[in-house]
Amino acid sequence: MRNIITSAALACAMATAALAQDAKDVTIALVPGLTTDAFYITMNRGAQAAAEALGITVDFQGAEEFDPVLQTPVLDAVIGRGPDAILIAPTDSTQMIEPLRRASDAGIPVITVDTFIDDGMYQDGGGDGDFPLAYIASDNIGGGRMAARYMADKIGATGQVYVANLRPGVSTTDQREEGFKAEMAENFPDIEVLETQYNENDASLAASQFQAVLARNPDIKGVFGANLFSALGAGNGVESAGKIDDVTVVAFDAPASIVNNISSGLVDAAIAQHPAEIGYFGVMAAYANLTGESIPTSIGTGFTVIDAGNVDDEATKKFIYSE
Ligand code: T6T
Repeated sequence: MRNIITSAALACAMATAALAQDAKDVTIALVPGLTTDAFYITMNRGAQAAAEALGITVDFQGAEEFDPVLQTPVLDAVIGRGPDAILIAPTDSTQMIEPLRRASDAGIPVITVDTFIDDGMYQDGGGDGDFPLAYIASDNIGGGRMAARYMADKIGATGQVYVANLRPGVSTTDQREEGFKAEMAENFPDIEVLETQYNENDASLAASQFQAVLARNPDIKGVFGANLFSALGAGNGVESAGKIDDVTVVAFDAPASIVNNISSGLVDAAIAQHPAEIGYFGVMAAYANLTGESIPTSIGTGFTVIDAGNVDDEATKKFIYSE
């Protein structure tokens, strides 16, 4: 309880201080999961659009790999520079709680984008990681369920499939897997979901894992790539094995490298998140807080499912991630 009062008081003091500042002096740090991922590059594009509209500065500063051990020193350096607010995609839901508490204790409002810490329910008085002000992201459980329904439809609701995933402990990809498995268990009893293959965000490993799963299960019908690198790698594995016509690939995320494989039939569907919206509304929420407005503790952003039916539509193009 003491923490909540302290961080609320600090946030209020920050808001008052920022009110006295010119917008041009407001700096918000955006710390992505990693800097070289088209998903976060697109998020930054949305964040910069909001910064331009408001006349403020957004600094994009992150590590080169999706790893809490590498993200923590980047975050510490950001805290040391004293930005007005921090937007961050924490790379582990428990390991990033203490590093982020240092920001909150230093009086810097924290908003998480894409991923969350703790249970993702902030400002409700419960849990160690209750202090961030808001969480702005896709509905990842819903997205996982959507992937499962698409897969089931494509494979005729029967056969073996598996989830290619990053690593346990990442809120987004954990929830996508959870949603995928729940949908299959509830509605598609003739689909067997095999053991998840974790690839540490390494597409090459995801590709070789497909080959190994295929060797053990020659009739495998589908793979759900739960994030960009998992999906890209699984797709490459399917292609190298000559299984494009036999194996359905549903990809979470939509960089050109995945979307370009829809027309050939290698990738059946890409579930495009809307990372630019996450960045845009993240900055808007931080700015609203800094100027004394109340903000919602959670903001959900949308999806666009891209498949052979709409991949060539003009309206679909804006959902392909920037690189
Ligand atoms: O899928 C996104 C993001 O939502 C997830 O948290 C981590 O992986 C990506 O950045 C894609 O690589």
